[in-house]
Amino acid sequence: MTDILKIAPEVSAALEKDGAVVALESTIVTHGMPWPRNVETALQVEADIREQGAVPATIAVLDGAIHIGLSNGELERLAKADHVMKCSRADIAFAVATGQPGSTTVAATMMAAHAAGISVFATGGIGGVHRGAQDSFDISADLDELARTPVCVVAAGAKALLDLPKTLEVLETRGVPVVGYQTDRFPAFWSRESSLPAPYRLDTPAEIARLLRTRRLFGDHGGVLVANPVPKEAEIPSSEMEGCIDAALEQAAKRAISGKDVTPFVLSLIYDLTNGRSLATNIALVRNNARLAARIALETCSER
Ligand code: PSU
Ligand code: MN
Repeated sequence: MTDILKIAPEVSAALEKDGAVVALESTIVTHGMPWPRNVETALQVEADIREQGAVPATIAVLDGAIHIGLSNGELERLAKADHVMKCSRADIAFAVATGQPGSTTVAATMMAAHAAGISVFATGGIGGVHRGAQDSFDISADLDELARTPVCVVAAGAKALLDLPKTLEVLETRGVPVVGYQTDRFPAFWSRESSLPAPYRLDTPAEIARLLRTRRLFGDHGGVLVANPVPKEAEIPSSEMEGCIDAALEQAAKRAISGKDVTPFVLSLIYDLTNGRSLATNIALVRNNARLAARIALETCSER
């Protein structure tokens, strides 16, 4: 442990005995959900991981250090704060150097998790290639991180506001295995299915752990995306979502929202347009991903 990387005692104890640890991101807390549902969800997701027998490690930048595992007080402070930097790979070191609070995206959470020795991570949905990327060049750094950092990311696919076919193309080009969990279709975040097939399918955490172990043979690089569909009772079918997504993207374009602000802006507009239903779905899918990630982490350690 250094003064820059602060690993919570519970997390470092688990890592020392090769126990199961699941990393969690914090951008979903600061930029993905409104107060107080954000902190309630973050605590619930940590409890879900503990219930499976693993240890949660929520990652964020606070007081000039990268924290691996937050206390409930720290989590609440982050969830309530007004100005929190959304940190991707390019930003996390700047937040540390300047001492401002920062939440970590999928990309930055993967980096920090790997630095701490954590290999499984649960989130909602990864970032990807935005619609219209041929003009905007807006492609999430999450994809590059998946290509370079050996962490297994469990997500409900990529956020459906993205260009999903192009997102899958980039993942394939960059050598990232995309595995549908108990599904042949690539999930679309709020919806269980998109129009795209999942490149691969595995049905058990044990098979996923074996895939991860095989990947490790090839050296210390490259993640895996496990695409876990939202539970049926919580899904909003894509036929219903498409109209909302189009309307939200149109607003974002009209107001010239760009760069890091696009995803948070569009997500919050979609909450409004669905009268909060998308938030309930988002919470259900994050919890579902956390439970699966914990089971994968447990399998991974029993294989070591
Ligand atoms: N999943 C959610 N809500 C979110 C995000 C993911 O359910 O807010 C965040 C993740 O942290 C992801 C980020 O890494 O959005 C992607 O942002 P961008 O497209 O700017 O890279
Ligand atoms: Mn972007």
